[in-house]
Amino acid sequence: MRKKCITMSIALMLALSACASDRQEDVIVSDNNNVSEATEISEEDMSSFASGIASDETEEASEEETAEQEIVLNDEIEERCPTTLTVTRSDVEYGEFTHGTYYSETCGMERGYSILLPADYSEDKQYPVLYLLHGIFGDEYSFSGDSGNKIKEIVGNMAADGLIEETIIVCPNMFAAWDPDQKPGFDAESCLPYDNFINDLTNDLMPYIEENYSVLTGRENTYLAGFSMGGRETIYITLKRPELFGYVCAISAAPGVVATTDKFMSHPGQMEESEMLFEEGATEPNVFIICCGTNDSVVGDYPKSYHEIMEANGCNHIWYEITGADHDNNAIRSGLYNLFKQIAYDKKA
Ligand code: FER
Repeated sequence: MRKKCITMSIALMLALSACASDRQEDVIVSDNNNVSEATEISEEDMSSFASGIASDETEEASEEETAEQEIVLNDEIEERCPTTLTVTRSDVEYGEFTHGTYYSETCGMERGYSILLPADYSEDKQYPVLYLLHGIFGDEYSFSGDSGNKIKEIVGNMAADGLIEETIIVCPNMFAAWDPDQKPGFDAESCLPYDNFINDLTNDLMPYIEENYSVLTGRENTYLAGFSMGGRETIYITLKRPELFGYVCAISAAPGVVATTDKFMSHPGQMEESEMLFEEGATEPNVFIICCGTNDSVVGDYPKSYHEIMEANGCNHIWYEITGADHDNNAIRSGLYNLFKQIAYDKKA
């Protein structure tokens, strides 16, 4: 399905997009901003949004392979998530995603989220929380609806191996629109609700989760990660509210943090390049990872450019590339694994 590169009608694009959601039926691709190609989105491009291009790689590890792999806990980045962590093990009970809603003062409406609770979730315990942000045109079902990202397995296996604490994963709907009829798209106005998510997250969703689930609070126990458009907002939110999140990973982050024009649209930029840093005296995340596949066909070198800007600005972060990965689950699995590995390393120390 990914190999063809046909310009499709919007209706066909929607039918083929990776993650089914009500919203996708109404996606609008704008042709403003003088970028005529903005209306021409290939099937390949479209299927890569929201939660990544479906990967050809089989993740079935043989018993020998799995047995051979030993996780050595150090603070080094590994490009690939070990298969021993992505396989379903018969002796591990994995959590399941469920869906809930909360009232958002920011948006003036009830909004949905998916949540992955540990299999033996209990009010008698308290758990750290990862907020995980989807890509453009996605919603709170983007990650839970794609078994290829192996989120349940990675977090379940790492907890079962005693590497990390059992962890709650919250997948919000990142399109924080104030108008229920507003739709996402490739133009500046249609991206504003994504940039508004910082308000919904910090003022509405996080307080709701902290009140309604048995969670550990504080930055040491609060993590943020996102893919593509979610990676862009992860960078933005982290730079604006660095005191909230101890561990952060922006995977294959989309353009638009700073002004630029790519094949989809012109981005006005959320900030100036000189602002891509933590303010003097700010509490910084313990770990801030920025990563991307070397073959990313959607965001290309934008993540690397964020790394270069932040490096020039003296803004602490870890940058790495996943050799051969596209805008896909190889990158997502890698980013999540390395985020949890850094958490595991720090907490052990
Ligand atoms: C863009 C390129 C990529 C953009 C968004 C994306 C809003 C997001 C891709 C994804 O989420 O998969 O120019 O502009």
